[in-house]
Amino acid sequence: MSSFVSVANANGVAAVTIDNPPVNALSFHVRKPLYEALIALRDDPAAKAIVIACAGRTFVAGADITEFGKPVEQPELRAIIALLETIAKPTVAAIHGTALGGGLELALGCHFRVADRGAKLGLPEVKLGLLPGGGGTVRLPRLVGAAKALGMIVSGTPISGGEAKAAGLVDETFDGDLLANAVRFASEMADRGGPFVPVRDRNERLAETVLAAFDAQAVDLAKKTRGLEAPLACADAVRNAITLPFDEALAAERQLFAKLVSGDQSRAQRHLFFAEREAAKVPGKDLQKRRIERVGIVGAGTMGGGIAMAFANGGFPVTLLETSEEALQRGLAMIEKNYAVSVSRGSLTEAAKQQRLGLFKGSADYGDLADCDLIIEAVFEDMAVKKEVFGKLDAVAKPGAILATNTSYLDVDAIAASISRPQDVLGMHFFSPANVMKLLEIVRAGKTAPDALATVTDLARRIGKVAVVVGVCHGFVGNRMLSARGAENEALLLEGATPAQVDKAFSDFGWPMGPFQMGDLAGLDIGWRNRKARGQTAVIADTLCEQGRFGQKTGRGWYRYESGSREPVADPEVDALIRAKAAELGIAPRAIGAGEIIERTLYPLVNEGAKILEEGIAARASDIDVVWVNGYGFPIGKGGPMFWGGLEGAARIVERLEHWHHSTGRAIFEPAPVLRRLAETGRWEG
Ligand code: T1G
Repeated sequence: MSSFVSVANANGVAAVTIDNPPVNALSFHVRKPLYEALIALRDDPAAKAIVIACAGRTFVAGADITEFGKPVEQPELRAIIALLETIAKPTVAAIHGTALGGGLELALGCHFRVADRGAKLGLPEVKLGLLPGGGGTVRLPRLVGAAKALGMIVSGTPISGGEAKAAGLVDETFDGDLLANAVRFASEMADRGGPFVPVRDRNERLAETVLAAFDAQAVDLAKKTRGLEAPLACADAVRNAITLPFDEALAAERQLFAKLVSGDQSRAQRHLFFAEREAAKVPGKDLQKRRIERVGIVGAGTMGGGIAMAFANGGFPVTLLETSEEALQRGLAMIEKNYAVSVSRGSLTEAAKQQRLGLFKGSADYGDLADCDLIIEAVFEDMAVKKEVFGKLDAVAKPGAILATNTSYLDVDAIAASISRPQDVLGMHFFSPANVMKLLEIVRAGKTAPDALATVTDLARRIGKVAVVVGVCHGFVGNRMLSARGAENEALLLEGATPAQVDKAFSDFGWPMGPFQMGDLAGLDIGWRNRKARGQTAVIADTLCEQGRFGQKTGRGWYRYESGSREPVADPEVDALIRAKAAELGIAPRAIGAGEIIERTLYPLVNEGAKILEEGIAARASDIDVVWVNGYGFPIGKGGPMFWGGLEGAARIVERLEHWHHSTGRAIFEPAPVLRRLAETGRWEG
């Protein structure tokens, strides 16, 4: 018997336990002994029933994702499930923790499923650019109905053990000793006698399906997939379960899976799955973490309030500091309003809202921050103001408290150098709205203590953030690259493209929206203020702002917005302004295609990422991908700028950058040496 699969006999019930830390993935070294054990137990008259359980913190969390892209070693999961369905004696899956993907499919091969009430059961393959490839698209609808199955599989969102029981996916839920309860349940099923019908032969729930309603649901779900193949394949596979005999639907699932698993989109999404986990592996990650119990936030504006909510949502008591009682009350009122909106949308209960509001303590006195273990300033983006705040924090904060700045651009080293404890200083760059956006750039300053960095990185997970450690430079990783991506925007307009054409090239690429729509959403006055502070100009955007065209909030920006609508409408006045500015500059308009737009925006994006990598501002190319997918909406099906750059090919990117550098003379197109090296050698490093 293998160390990954063991069998114990409990009063005639065979308990098979899988033990493959950390998540009991169905690796080959699990599948082989599991298959052999099931064959032996199928033929063993002493075993009147079989329970499949897992050791450790969770039931099987899926196939082993690291095996994808390699030759499949038999027995594959489908063979194990097919074997299970030939066993006449009752088979029971005992689910704790998470039963995900192939784990749930293994459980669907059993006659029965029992679970901890708080377990999670789901088929998240779509998040990897896949579909359930172990029969999940054909078996799940047979237990929960086609509509529920479609929603679960296309969203990839798991449900709880309690919900699974109500839906018919789980036969019994337990609190307490799951294995003992599962063995007893199996024994009772055996004593009650068969026949025990495998899921594949249970069609009653399928018969309820109204195909037209199912198709309407699938069409509605398809609207949100924005160029991703897997969600559409998931819907096709579930539809096959309704319209085709079981074995034909199963074969069709296998074909759809084979196509997806070898495609770029799934490779991109699997890359991101591991990239997010790699990003959390910061130097010193195993050091003793500092104890964080109470968090202080300085500034109760949009960012400070959002950050405070992020911590309260994670269960942390928060002290919110403002300069005056009036400003504080304004901030607390905004937080209360945000929670009220969540309650009205049904995404938060009233009780949870009250519980979270109970975690806030407001103050206008810095002394009230003395008991905080982490203090984050989210005040005006001005170095003098930030240094003043840090000076006050230095005077009141307890020894060992971590002092963080939420600055988007400013030099964290300079802030750290302004106080007596630079080892406790780092950046925590949240993205607005901070209680919603997942990305958190953790800025490692030159003197930041490793344990402080490890503490905040670990804390990020606890508040549901995806953390990436970045170095100090203007704009760190995300905003620095955003500047590179947008450097050519006005030149494209002056040379003949319209805002709508540029935005369409972006949305066709898979972005949620293009740069001009995004500017109107965020407010053009923000960029205008930043440019003025840095002595920069933008001929068209500055004129729009001088005309009070700040975007959606003023009803006009790059586009026009009919009263109350957020739908952008092309504005002839803007087109005329662009043409007039071009004429002043002696630029004759020409047709500009989507390919050129992508080359002059996304290739500089990749190039700047290469420079960031070369300067050590990011530790890995995949960290840059994590930043852009979680903070800027880079399409997940393209894996992030650096993964996509690899798909485009470094040689092609260098060649096109050189073309644009030659024709425009602008430095943004100067290929980074590391990108040239990648083009020549295929490797990032020297
Ligand atoms: N395969 C390989 N490694 C995995 C893995 C998996 N399925 N899931 C997690 N890991 C690694 C992960 O990389 C990390 O490694 C460690 O385990 C802890 O993970 C045929 C085709 C289960 C909710 O998509 O959602 O089945 O960084 O940090 O936060 O139809 O892991 O420590 O070296 O995420 O407690 C479907 C993916 C697969 C579930 C636990 N299943 N995993 O979260 O820990 S495809 C999934 C998760 C499939 C079938 C199809 C989470 C978790 P390292 P972690 P966690």
